[in-house]
Formats: sequence, C-alpha cells, structure tokens
Amino acid sequence: MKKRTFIKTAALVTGGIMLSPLSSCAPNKKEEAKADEASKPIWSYNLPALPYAFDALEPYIDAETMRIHHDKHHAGYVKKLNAALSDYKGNAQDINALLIDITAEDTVLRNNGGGAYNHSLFWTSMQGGGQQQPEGKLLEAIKAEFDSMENFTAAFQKAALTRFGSGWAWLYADKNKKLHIKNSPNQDNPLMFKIEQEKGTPLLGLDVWEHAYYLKYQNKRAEYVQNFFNVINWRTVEQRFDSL
Ligand code: MN3
Repeated sequence: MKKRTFIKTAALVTGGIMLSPLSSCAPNKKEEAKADEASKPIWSYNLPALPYAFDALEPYIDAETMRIHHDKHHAGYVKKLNAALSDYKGNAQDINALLIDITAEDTVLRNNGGGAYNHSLFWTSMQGGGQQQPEGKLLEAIKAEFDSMENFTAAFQKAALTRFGSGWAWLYADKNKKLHIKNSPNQDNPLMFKIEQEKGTPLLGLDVWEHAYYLKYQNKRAEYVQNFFNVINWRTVEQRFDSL
C-alpha cells in the first residue's frame, strides 16, 4: 500500500514558541480510506521568521550575527530535523512532544530538534525596544526563588559563563512551577525529559555557542551575557510562565 503522507497545516504553538509546519494539502478522502495502521504522517517544520529586523537588537547583538545565526545556523537545524523526521516512528506533530520523548541515542533529533526549538525560543525571548524588567507573577516567583532580581541576574549570568564550550543557559520552571537556573551542553534543553536530570519548561534561554557572539565580542563572552539583559523580552517570558 502506498505510504500515506500528510503534513499538518496549522501553526503549532507550544510552550510559548511557535514552529510552523510546512504548509501542504490535507489527505483527500480516498487516500484516508486506504490508510492502514502502519501508516505514519511525515512531520515537517518551517524556519520561523525573525519577529524583528536583523539590526533590531543593535548595539547589543549585531545585525550580521543575527543574519548568519538565523538564516544559516537555525535554518540548518530545521533542515536536518526535517530530514531526520522522515523515518521517525514517534510523535512529532508537536516539537514539545518530540523533545520530551527522544532519548540520548536519538543523536540527530536531539541535536537538530533541540536546535530548532532553542533558537525559536531565543528569538522570541528578545526585543529591541529598550531594557525591560520582569513584572507580575514572574517577578514574584523570581524574588521567591532568588531573593532579588540582582541575585537572579548574577545566577543566570554565572550559568551562562560556566558552560564550558557550546551550550545554553536556561531559566525554566519545573512541574510545580518552581523556577530554576541551569546550563546544558550543545542543543540540549530542560524539555528533554529522558536526557536531562533537571527537567522543566524553558522560559528564557541564552545561546552561548561562539556563533552567537564571536563576530562582535570575540572571546568576551561575559560582555555578551551582560548585554543580553538589555534585550530580554520579559513580556514574552511572563506569558510563558503565566501559561503553565
Ligand atoms: Mn545558535
């Protein structure tokens, strides 16, 4: 029997981040009737557009870095994720479900599913309209967990600076909505429940791979990490927290 293939057309909003699946036609009735138990949909994702111009985060993150980071690096993760999904047997209709379910042995999906998700979260965690501060329930939770915004900032920056080599710093919430900070290697994140010891929903992520800052900052990761706090979109981070 001809393998049934279809691709979801609706946009997927998961945990505050959106990955747009490739648009395509839904299967027609005839094909649907022929579908058998062994048939699996083939999931595919689009590269989400940046929610602002390449130069929107200047002078803290330069336009050239943003262009290469989004158009080359992020695009590469999405492309390799889609290639790997062509023979994936699990559920990939939702990027969260995919990351929650993959194991350490699913190397290609781990690296590229993580890369696709993490960068989508990263772009939407930033804005260029001037420095913001967290408010509302998120601010209350930050104070409850870290005592003050200053302590939180110091702890997050330390997590970003102590990640040896490539990886990410995270603010995330566990299943009890308790806040935590951690870092992770490569493209891993706290949503990879079968891989990570400390699990939860990412609220804010900072890319500390050299490709994220080297053009402008060279070896000065600390300066990049500090300047990230000038472009955090706290309104979006609050929405992620409130939606849990
Ligand atoms: Mn990156």
